[in-house]
Amino acid sequence: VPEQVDLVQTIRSNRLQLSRLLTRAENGQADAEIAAIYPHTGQAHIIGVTGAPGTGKSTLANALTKHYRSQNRTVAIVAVDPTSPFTGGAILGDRIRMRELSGDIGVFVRSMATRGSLGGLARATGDLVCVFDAAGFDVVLIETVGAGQSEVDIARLAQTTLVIEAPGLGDDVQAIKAGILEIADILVVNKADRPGVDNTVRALRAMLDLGHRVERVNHHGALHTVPAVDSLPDEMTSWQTPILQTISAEDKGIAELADKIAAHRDYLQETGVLKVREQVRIELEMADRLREALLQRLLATTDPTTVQSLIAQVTQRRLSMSEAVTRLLDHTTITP
Ligand SMILES: Nc1nc2c(ncn2[C@@H]2O[C@H](COP(=O)(O)OP(=O)(O)OP(=O)(O)O)[C@@H](O)[C@H]2O)c(=O)[nH]1
Ligand SMILES: [Mg+2]
Repeated sequence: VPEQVDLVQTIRSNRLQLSRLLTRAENGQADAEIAAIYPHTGQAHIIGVTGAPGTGKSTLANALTKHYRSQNRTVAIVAVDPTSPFTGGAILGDRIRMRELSGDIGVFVRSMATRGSLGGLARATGDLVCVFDAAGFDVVLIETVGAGQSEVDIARLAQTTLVIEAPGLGDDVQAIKAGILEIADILVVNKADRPGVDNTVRALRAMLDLGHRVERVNHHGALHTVPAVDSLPDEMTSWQTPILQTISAEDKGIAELADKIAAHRDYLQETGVLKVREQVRIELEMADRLREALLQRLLATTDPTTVQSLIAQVTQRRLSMSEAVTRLLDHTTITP
């Protein structure tokens, strides 16, 4: 279709148009364009960089970017930034990033502030990644503060997820969230120039040995199309999460990290885990979007007074919740 090819070519050759499409995607106003470019995605290596505030995610993303640029690979960075008003760290990281990477045509940085619903943030991030992928960037880095479910949802967009720790912040085992370990494909102890590195590594190793990491394909989506983890062949659960040390501020350990990232990508492709993970992600998102779309349709075809009256009847104990929901569904014809 000529129109699709035009749009792909436009965002590949025109930075202003790319930037404008990113803005529309961020605002959830690019459904038609995303649909048009979607067949041209699936080439980029999507890497998540997550961890507690101040662990050095931005510095590490910059160092990795410089490394990839030295190999002539193009890099897009999506910095999702839910905590910046509190830490200010992202602003600092961004300023350093501006100085080191500005002027390089092979790098594109996009910061995105939290707004609206959390589901909206994960969706907007996914759309930005799609645009960068179609625009031909070899690597897309997604940088998020590892805090809650929304970050886990965002991290799910990545093929390879790095969880960044730093000595002194997370060397207390209690402080290392099992949930974040579960999504880690590679653990990075950054600021390895600081005291306490060995303790942090030891604590992480102990957490890993407790078996907190379960292959992500273990999540059952609501649409029940994903195979159970115990039905997967052994090689699909064979990745051993490595623990690497870096000093991002001095570009130390970055080449080794890039090697591990490449090894993980090979593992994903050779074992077929890449496809299964993508299936899980798409199923989860589809279920989410279906739920939301069905609710919108139901509300659009239902008289608000009907809803109010049903709520009143539940309040007065004249109807149970399940009776009210059944009546609401009976009242409605959910059609486009
Ligand atoms: N000593 C040392 N400091 C580092 C290293 N990497 C980053 N830093 C410093 O740690 C501070 C925080 O770095 P950032 O890269 O902004 O951290 P961040 O995780 O992106 O922070 P938020 O975005 O606020 O969550 C900065 O002052 C960095 O210069 C390192 O390897 N060693
Ligand atoms: Mg940052």
